[in-house]
Amino acid sequence: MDHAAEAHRTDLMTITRHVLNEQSKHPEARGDFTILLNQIVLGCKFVCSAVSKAGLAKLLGLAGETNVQGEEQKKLDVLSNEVFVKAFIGSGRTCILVSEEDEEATFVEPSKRGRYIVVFDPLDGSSNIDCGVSIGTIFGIYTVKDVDNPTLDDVLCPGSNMVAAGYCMYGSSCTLVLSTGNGVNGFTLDPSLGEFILTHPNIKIPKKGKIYSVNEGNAQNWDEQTAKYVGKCKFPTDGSSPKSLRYVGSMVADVHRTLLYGGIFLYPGDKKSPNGKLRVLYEVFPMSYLVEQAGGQSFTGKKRALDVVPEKIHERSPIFLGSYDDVEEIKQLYKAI
Ligand code: FBP
Repeated sequence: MDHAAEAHRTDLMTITRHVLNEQSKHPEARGDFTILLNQIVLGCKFVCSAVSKAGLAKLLGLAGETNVQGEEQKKLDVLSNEVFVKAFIGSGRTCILVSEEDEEATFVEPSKRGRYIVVFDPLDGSSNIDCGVSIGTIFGIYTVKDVDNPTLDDVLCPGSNMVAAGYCMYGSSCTLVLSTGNGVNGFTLDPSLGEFILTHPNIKIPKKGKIYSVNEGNAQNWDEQTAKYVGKCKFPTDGSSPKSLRYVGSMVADVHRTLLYGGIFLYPGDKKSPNGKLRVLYEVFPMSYLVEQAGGQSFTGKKRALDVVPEKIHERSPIFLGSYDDVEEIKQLYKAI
């Protein structure tokens, strides 16, 4: 690293400056999205700090509550949810919030309401929190039809209606990946500045990858297509090399690697969980939006993931996402049935 050049690095493309540049392409824009995004960034910085000092600050372990998914909430789950809910309402730019940690959607009171809807998983990868493995925050953003009369119909709609999506990964570095419908960009938190700086401009997922990512512990319950596809990854019959298995068990970390290196991440449905595990609104949709914006595909086993119309806010769906050619292979297997 050329520290001298680094120290004189003065043209800082922060995430706010990047979004302001994007905004300038939309003369009708009033800056509401930038204000909302700044609150998302604030929440991510807070959670990043809390996660990095969790062991010291006694923030590891259980909060003693159970969430709507029937999962025991971690202290950091509860803390992250609180920070984001307050940040979103505090922005004055939101009207409906859907969080993995809250059973019901939050309807913001009229005096503090704005036109954006945020669906989010405040801390994804809970099973990895206490062992310090990468975890993250996932979010998707919609606009409401009538800000004076927001309804659940405004959020129980196709993922393709989203106007933006992203995640923030709390790992060896803190990386925020964002799309506002015009490609995907990655920003790394510079702790010395407290700013997210553009480090991964215009992310394009490789057309085909060498990695598959799935919890093989569920293999006995897989359907024929998933079993056949994973079998082909391990024992290819076309003379190509076997794919490598990589599985962190945090969707943010597994999808981040897939976006950068290519390959496929799958959480299929199976005999035990026909709809898989991952939630449509705040896991499947935002990640599918990013993967498509980066040139990949996202499929449920039946259709394009972003075409799903959820009936409930915590609905689950099988998901196969990643490099275009890899997902195309599994689509052909499901088409053949
Ligand atoms: P939460 O931790 O937010 O509930 O997310 C679910 C999740 O942890 C994903 O991040 C991950 O991809 C998946 O579950 C791992 O599930 P499993 O342990 O069954 O492989």
